[in-house]
Amino acid sequence: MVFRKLPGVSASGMGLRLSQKFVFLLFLSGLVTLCFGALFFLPDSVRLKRIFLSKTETQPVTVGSGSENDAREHLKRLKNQGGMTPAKGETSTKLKSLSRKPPVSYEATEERLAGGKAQEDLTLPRSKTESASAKFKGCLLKPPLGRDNGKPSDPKTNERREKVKEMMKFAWDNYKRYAWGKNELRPLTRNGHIGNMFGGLRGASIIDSLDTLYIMGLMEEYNDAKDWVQTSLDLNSNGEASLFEVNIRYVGGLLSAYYLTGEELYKSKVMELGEKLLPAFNTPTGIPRGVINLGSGTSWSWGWASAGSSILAEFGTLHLEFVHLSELSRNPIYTEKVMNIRKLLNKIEKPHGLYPNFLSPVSGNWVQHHVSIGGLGDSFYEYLIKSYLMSDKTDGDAKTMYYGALEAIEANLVQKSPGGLTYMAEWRGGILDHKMGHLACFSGGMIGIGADDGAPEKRQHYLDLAAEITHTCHESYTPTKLGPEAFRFDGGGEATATRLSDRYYILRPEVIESYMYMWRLTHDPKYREWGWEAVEALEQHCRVESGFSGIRDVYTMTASHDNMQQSFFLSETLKYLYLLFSDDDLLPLEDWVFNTEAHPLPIIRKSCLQDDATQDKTVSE
Ligand code: DMJ
Repeated sequence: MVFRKLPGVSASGMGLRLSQKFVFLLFLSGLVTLCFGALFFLPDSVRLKRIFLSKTETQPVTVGSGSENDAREHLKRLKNQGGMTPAKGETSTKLKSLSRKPPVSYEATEERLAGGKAQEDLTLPRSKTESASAKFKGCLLKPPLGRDNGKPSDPKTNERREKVKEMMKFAWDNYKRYAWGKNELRPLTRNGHIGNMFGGLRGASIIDSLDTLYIMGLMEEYNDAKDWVQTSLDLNSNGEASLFEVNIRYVGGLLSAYYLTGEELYKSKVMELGEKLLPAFNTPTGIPRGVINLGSGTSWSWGWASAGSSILAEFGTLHLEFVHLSELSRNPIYTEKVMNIRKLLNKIEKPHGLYPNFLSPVSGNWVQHHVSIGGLGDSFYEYLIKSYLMSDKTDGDAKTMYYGALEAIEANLVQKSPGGLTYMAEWRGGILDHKMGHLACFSGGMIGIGADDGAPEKRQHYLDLAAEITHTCHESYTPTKLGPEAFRFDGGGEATATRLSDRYYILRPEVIESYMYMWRLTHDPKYREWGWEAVEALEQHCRVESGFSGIRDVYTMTASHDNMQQSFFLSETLKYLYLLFSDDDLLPLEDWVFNTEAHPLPIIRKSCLQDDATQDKTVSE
């Protein structure tokens, strides 16, 4: 080292001062190291600690929660049941212990939260954006994308997963090329479709695809989608929107994009949109009407809904998203709105314990006694059990209402066909219509995810019922290996569409959705095989030169296409297929519930959020 001589200072004197300085610097750096080290011993609530040590990097993943204990109890129960004869032959099934295995205790480093080493391959480093939603990440038991983005170790399954990813890219690329910014792609005429469900909002396929692109690691495409949201998603539209559709696709899509990526952009957009939906609740009962003008806030009922009624599956499918809107905004209004719906439904008298599909938003009474687990009723039941699960199993009313409804459904609607197929009939004032819609096929998955929290003596029964319904829905997928919009069990038919008008398939997800849940719950390989059958059928009958299209008749091998690539195909059908061929640690069910459009929302762990709120308070002091 060379020292330059300072004027008026002798060489030896300068050397002495320098060595004194050196000792002083050494002492100082030791002191700083000691102070920083001491931060680790301070309690979590101390402000300095939070400034210097980021929570995501150091907080151990929560263990020992309710779900873990439940899982242990469940495993014990399964062990005790060893050798028990399945109640119902072929479709009887047992929960696979892997489905709810206790979470592993490890440090959730940011790299792990972002899905582990596979993220290195991606254009956008996911860890960068994820730290922003650290609040919820800290509440998760496991990293959202798993250790290796859910990549299965079995090469055949991985090949299948890659195929689904290719389908997503194909669907997306064509939407981008021919319909960018419109709501959906018309793949035959190669143009965009706007429709009248979203009140002038655009880009439904973009919002519905954000999370699918992200979990598949299609980052270039994801970035295009994000840029569009930033520059072109205009929420100041003035048209007539379906409250339900805007909620499940736009609110759900933006919420899950926010929770997965931590991009504040999604949060501010969803808050702005959430506010625009509130006027729909301004009715004498607080039950919202089905249609709302997003600009003026005026709302009204669908013209086709009898006597100005609101639809059960519409006003009953807001709970998950609205609770999250309150969580994010810290404004209880959204939760209050949906709790009011819940209370009314809980209190009102129900024929045979069933929930009819039409209710007057003025009087709060049922308008017609039509009950269905398919269209008009479906996702109301789904949101009861999912509200319970999303509340970290604290929402007791949701639980009681769900199992009560299921009991009534079993007593009044569940039927066995002469050929031994279990199905859910529809109910019209006490008379059964032996018909099941494709939409009702989601119920296999729903009953499956709720099995574990039912009465102990009912749990295996619920799992068997879930498997039987899923089996019936698979039976309806023939001969093209795609299923009709509705199938019947009368006139000698067994899971067959007897009317020409019921034979179409519009790329719906419900049957595949049930395969995915049943796979996660049982690991019975047949569900992956059935999923693969559907992939091959989609390729053969629905893939056209410029995208995927629905077909008009599932019983004809030469397809007649309907020229629509529905946004739920990208959001749900392809996502559920991808999850079916992924390891269970990609969006693990211990941490996430999927809204009815397959947008994942995190389970709200109250204890964890309370910690967070305390910390926020300390910061602002
Ligand atoms: C989706 O938009 C949702 O799953 C909804 O709950 C029912 N219909 C479609 C898909 O079929």
